[in-house]
Formats: sequence, structure tokens, C-alpha cells
Amino acid sequence: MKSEDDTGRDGPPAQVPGHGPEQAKEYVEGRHKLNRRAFIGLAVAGAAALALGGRQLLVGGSSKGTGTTARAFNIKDFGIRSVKDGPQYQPDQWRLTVTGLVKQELSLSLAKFLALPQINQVKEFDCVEGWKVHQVPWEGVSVREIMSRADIKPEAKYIIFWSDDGIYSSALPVEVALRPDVILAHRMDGKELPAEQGRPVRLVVPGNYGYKYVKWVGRVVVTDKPHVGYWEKYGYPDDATVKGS
Ligand SMILES: Nc1nc2c(c(=O)[nH]1)N[C@H]1C(S)=C(S)[C@@H](COP(=O)(O)O)O[C@H]1N2
Ligand SMILES: [Mo]
Repeated sequence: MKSEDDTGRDGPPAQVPGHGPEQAKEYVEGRHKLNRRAFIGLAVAGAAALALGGRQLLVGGSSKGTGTTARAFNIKDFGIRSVKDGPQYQPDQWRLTVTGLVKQELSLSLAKFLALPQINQVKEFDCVEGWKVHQVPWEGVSVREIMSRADIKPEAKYIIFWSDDGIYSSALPVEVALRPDVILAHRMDGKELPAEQGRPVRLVVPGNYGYKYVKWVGRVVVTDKPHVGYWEKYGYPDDATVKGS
């Protein structure tokens, strides 16, 4: 079956670990298990907590919960998941476009994007496979800020975020996209995003699984029709709310 966003693929690339139609099915049916990596991560965190005499590691002044799990940010906890490598990135040529059901289409250069009001926030990151990155410090511009400039039309229902890799996308309902903590991030842990993690810009949707965190975002489309994103096409739910959050 062909659709306007058909990528011509028969199935997901085998080299992406932990994601695919079978894993999606397990996840949806609740048969999904923590992968080995996540399991080891939990064991290490547990041991670290024990070594601290059961006290929680305090990070950045935040001490959410009373568990005994170490919660420090560690960039190495990111699994790095990319169905395709990122595009060649040329700062002078990069644009963030906003089109579709808007009164004012936008085409922002990097300088214009960086000049918009910035948000700094520290959030948990969860991949649907079971691995997790604690206390990720993100900096970027809220989608809400950008949409206030594009002036979305009242009939808009979804916002689609397309990767410049030419293949990956995911959409959010307008009311989710306009939450103040949904941002297009250009910095992580005080540094420019690593190239393989979406430089210059990736979507950050706190409380949603990582497959909504589209890397290398260049095109944003406002629409009134549901859009099936890349992993959603292979069975992952469009509502990517982190379970238990
Ligand atoms: N363009 C693009 N964005 C993507 C993906 C991808 O394959 N391509 N994978 C998603 C998934 S499933 C996850 S868990 C996160 C992983 O982020 P990381 O590579 O920074 O660890 O990126 C998300 N964004
Ligand atoms: Mo993921």
C-alpha cells in the first residue's frame, strides 16, 4: 500500500537493535522485556546505590523520588538509534521550515533559530526498548514559541517533524506539541548536539519514548490528518507516553 509518506521500504533495517515489528508487538502486548543492556544498567545503578550506603545520588540539586538508584546524567547511556545516518550538515544552508496549516510559513536560518527565546531543562529520556538516560540537560526553543510565530490555523490537529535524513518522521497531536517543555533542542549538557544525535536540532518530548525525539529536524508540517511516523508504521503506538509516568 502506497501513501504520500511511503518510504519505499519493506521493513525496518536489521541493523537497528531492539526495534522492529516483533519488538513493537511485544511492547504493545506487554510481553516486552528489558534488554540485556538495560538490565546491566539497572544492576550497575543498584550496586552504585548500595556503595553509597543506600543514599540517593543527588544531581543538579534535583532529588525526585526517594529511591536508591543513582540518577546521574551520563551521555554514554544513550543507545544511539538511527535507521539511517544523519545528513551532511552545513550550518549556512540549514533551514527549519514550518508549512501546512499556518497563517505564516517560516524558513528559519540557524542564526534566526538561535536568536529565539531559549529553554533549559533537565529531563529523563526513555527508549521503548527499556534503556534510559537520567537527567538529560537540554537547551532549545519550544515548539510553542515557533508555532506562535507561524500562527497555526484552528483546524490544525497534528504537527509532523521530518528528519533531514529523508526517511524518519514522527507526529504529535497539537496539544502535546504545544506543551511548554516540548522543544527543538540544539544543545545537550551545555554542548552542541553530537552529530549522531541530531545536530543541529532534534525534537525533545519529555514523558514520551525516544522514537518521538526526531533527530536532524529540518521540516515541520502542520496538518489536520493523522500521520504515521517511521516506527509507528512498524507497530509502535502513536501515543508514545512513557509507561508508568
Ligand atoms: N532521524 C532519526 N531520529 C530518531 C531515530 C532515527 O532512527 N532517526 N531513532 C529514534 C529512537 S527509536 C530513539 S530511542 C532515539 C535515540 O536517540 P539517540 O540516538 O540520541 O540515543 O532517537 C530517535 N530519533
Ligand atoms: Mo528507541
